[in-house]
Amino acid sequence: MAIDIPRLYPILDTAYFPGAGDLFAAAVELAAAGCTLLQYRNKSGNARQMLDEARELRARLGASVKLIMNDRADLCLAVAFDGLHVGQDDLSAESARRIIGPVRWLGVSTHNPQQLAEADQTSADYLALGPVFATSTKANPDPIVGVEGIRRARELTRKPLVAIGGITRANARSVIEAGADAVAVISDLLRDPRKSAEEFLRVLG
Ligand code: 3NM
Repeated sequence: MAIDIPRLYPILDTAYFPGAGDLFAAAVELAAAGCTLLQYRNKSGNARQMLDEARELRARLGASVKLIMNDRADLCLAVAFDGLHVGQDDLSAESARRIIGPVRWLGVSTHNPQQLAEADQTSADYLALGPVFATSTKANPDPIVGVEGIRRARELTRKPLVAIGGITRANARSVIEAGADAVAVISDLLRDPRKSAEEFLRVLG
């Protein structure tokens, strides 16, 4: 069954928070603003740190916010997160699905039409495509796809489409109008997360 994805999908990337306390505080602010889906992304921590932080996120947010684990299927299960997001260099969608089971959400990152069409054939619940705009948040980003890339992607899949990369309050609307169902955001939520998320939700309406 198709998932019902909210329009704003904040990613909490530990690299952009001075400490874990700042990350938890941002998560609580985002939830207070009305966000119901968050991703925990930690590309440098060890498993124990990630486990502890993920547990604390769940404890602070409760069950009303869906929590998605980036990359780590094992930790997704260990902390009973609601879903897993995998990239092109992570577990394949089908391997990830075998681990997380049929119910948890599975998202797959794609960066061009071919990857998107391939991921469309898997059991992924949503597909991400990016970077839509220039971003300095991701190391070695793929070439930007632009709003036109989103428009083309919309014709290649009926799965929920998440636009990512360089998305701000100023350009988010254009991405939704091009056919994305949601925008995933790191940078433009870092300063005053609650106010930023409220503004995103207003423009995404
Ligand atoms: N993935 P910001 S772009 C994590 O293209 C990530 O798949 C991307 O951060 C992709 O909102 C990106 O600060 C960074 O641009 C998103």
